[in-house]
Amino acid sequence: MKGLLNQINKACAAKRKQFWVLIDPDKQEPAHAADFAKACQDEGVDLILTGTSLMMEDRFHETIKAVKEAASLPVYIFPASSQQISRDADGILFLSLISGRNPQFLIEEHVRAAPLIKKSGLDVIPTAYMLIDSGKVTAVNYMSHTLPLPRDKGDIVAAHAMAAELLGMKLLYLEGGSGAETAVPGLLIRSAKANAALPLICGGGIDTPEKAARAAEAGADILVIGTALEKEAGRERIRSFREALQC
Ligand code: 1GP
Repeated sequence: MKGLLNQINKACAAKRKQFWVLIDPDKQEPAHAADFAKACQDEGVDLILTGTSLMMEDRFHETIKAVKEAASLPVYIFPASSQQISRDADGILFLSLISGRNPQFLIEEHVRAAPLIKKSGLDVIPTAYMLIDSGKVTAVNYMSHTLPLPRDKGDIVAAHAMAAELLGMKLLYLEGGSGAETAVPGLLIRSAKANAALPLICGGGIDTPEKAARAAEAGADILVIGTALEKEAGRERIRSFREALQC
């Protein structure tokens, strides 16, 4: 699938909030991921992201294949490293960890991945990725060797968002970290949104429909839910997040 960015921009123009679900291949068997993806499709999820901090299990490709066979939703890779590339997906968020100062995640992994990605035919979306302090060290903080942005410093987030736009990034992603105790604060969502004309993704620690609605009201265009639906993957639970975003 190509053209996701056009779809995102159209949805933003129509003020329709988008609901993405993260499937972590380490956290569930491919067959379970496939059933879950089908339920997501039926309940109005817009897209499946897939990726994992570590790859403890050898089932990244198998999971993407199983999800693609079960559902017609777009599947985009949310990579933690250059190892996470699969031509079975539709596309990839080409993340640069702009909140950090570790060259490995600013450019090195990208150089390693680029030749494979160019051959893969994947839809590639350059995405500025910012980690926000969530009160404890998350897997992505630890694994990336970077400091998260402080929760109360809107101006720092603003300057990063401006830099991302000027560098030609196409999406901004504010990340609290998977399973974060506290979601990204509204102050930072508002600050990012006000300072860059880019679609804004927000995820990490959004574990209730109310928190999803609050993030959307603050200005997030796309909400990513992972852990909350790993813990309780029933259709009603998926629907409750979709309904909270019908604003
Ligand atoms: C993590 O933003 C995603 O990268 C989802 O986070 O697992 O906390 O929902 P959760």
